[in-house]
Amino acid sequence: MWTLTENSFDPSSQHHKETIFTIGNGYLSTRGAFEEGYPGESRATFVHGVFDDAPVVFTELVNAPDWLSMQVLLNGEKFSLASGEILDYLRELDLRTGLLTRRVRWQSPSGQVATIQFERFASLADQHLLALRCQVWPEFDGQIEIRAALNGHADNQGLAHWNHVTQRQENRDTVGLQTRTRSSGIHLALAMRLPGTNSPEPDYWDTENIPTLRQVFPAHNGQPITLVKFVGIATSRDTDQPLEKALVHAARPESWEAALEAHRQAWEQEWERCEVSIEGDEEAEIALRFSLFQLLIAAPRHDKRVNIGAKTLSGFGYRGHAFWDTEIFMLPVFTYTAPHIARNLLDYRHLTLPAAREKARQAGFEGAWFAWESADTGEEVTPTWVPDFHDKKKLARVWTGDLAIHISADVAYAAWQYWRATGDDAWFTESGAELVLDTAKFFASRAEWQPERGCYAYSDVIGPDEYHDHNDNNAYTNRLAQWNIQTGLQTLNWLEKNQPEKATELAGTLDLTPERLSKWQDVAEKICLHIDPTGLIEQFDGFFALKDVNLADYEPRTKSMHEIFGVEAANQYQVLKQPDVLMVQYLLHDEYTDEQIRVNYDYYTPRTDHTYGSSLGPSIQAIVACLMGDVDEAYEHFIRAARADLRDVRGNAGDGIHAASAGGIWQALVFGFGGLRIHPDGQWETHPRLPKHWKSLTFRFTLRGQQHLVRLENR
Ligand code: IFM
Repeated sequence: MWTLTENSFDPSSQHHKETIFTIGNGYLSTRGAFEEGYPGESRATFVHGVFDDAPVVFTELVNAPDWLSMQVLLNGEKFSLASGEILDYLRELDLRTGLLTRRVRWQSPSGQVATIQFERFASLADQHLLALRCQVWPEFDGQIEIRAALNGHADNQGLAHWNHVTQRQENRDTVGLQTRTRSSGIHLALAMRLPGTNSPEPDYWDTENIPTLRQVFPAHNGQPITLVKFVGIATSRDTDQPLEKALVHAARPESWEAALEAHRQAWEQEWERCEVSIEGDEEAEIALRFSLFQLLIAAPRHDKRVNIGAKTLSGFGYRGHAFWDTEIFMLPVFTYTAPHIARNLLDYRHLTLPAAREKARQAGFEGAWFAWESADTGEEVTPTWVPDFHDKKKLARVWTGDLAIHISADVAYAAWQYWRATGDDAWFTESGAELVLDTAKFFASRAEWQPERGCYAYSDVIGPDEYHDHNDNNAYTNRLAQWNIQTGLQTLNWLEKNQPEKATELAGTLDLTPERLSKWQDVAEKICLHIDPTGLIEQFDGFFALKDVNLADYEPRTKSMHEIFGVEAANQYQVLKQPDVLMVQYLLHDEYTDEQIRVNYDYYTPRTDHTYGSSLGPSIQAIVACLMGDVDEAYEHFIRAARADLRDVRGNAGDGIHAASAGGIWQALVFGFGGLRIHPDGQWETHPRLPKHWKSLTFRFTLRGQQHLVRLENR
């Protein structure tokens, strides 16, 4: 299954549908809003790296001027789904090609009937090119008028970020618009061309900030008319002359067919690298391909200065900010299917090291502490306050920007995993080693010696389970910090042996003196880890003393336990927003025995808010369930993750794609059900645990430059 289909239009789910019908090409994405508009829509196009200041929340990805705008008038009556009658409706997103098609048979209020079809794509062959085709089959004689525009009046849910700079008609069929963000001063230009029209000369309407070309066609019953709109797009992040560049790209395609064919071929190559199929489960298969599609359209291919936000480029949620979601959930997908993309994302972290160092320094530590929420510069942009979910008039304090230190280890982990999977020594020498070493330096300096316990502690942190803040010795944080320091020492060893000049250089710039390194050794050996003789790990100091909870007592429910208890009270219970101990056991699972994982799995699983807690949780829970051989339970968690966006199970898909969940689904498939294990020497094997109703699972991955196709069958 490759096609996402909508057979009728329901205005109450329009925001959800706008999200899932998002198209993009790694440079930008456009939500699935209608060309002609609809009341209450959440229309948006987001371009990577185009951030602007916003009150309270520091900076946000800016909703770009609208390239889609197109009005169709049938004998003077404006086509709109908010009026007249919808006689037939079909919207389809072909995931194989990224082509979005909507076909509506519509009757105007005065009774004119026509079938109107819009097709659009964001070219994967030319990231500065967008294309839209409108075809109308009239069931009347008269006139069809089409107004195609570029609309500079875009805002971020009421907040205006753009100042108009200039607009002009370039020639008969082409117009351009340039605008500039108010605070960050980024220029963005759009150029629109309506090619090959043999209808009369289009009118140019020079409306300020909405340059429009108007085309009038004679209508004959049953005879279709077609209008193609090519839009070139560029920003001052790409060039000093964005409008000129946008004009060049708009002028390039010879025809709709030629542009679409180039785009199709580019997609074919993408899918070739990350082929997945599941025989016997259409829902799971489409969800997987949908997740991959969403990640691929958000993935920067030509820009190392950007990261992927927690909601990709598909919605206003989290304002385009990137989290650990990238490194732990999305990056493995790229590392094993599109390493060049993984490298770009890791380079973003390398480029933002100065901001991470400054964050650590300001907090009184050494090394690199990455921002919990990161935008263009890598400075911390987590909002300190957000509206309280109990009472939107009140504010609730957000602590992650102050307390979540595990992000630095997450970055180091992803860098290491990329290196191990690709064997890209040049990159590791140049950038990866510094990421690992400077984060190790941070963790060594952040650790506090606790003489009474004889171990190094990380106090006052927040781990992946964000229902508990201000805790000491969070299991995930401490274990990954330990891993980070150990891996830092290993990195230095490797550099000394293989790249001695780089080792000397980094030892100098990062001040890696023998005293410092012996402190690293000491911290790594003596980090506080609470593991009882059965292998049970306490999530943080005092977790087991918190009130226990039987989540079944709260069923049926439609809210998270955080909302039910309130922020303060949730802190007092043994209820998890997402797996924490299990998460680290997944990441470092070679270091735990099955019994050790089992005891934690049995303890924490019933205490986790799987349905309404974090969307990051279910896929990890599914993988750990697979490791435990609980395939039915794994499938339950997996399908919950798979439905997060397609069925809007949490009711917030309108804010954008749950990108971490999308990455987690792929990991659940490959590392969970497929049981792919990759050994340090580059050898690999599978331990398949397929759900009973799957006939087979096929996936392709890349290891050390070589592609492998795996087909697993249920017998
Ligand atoms: O990074 C996550 C976090 O783990 C849980 N809350 C949402 C964030 C963004 O997805």
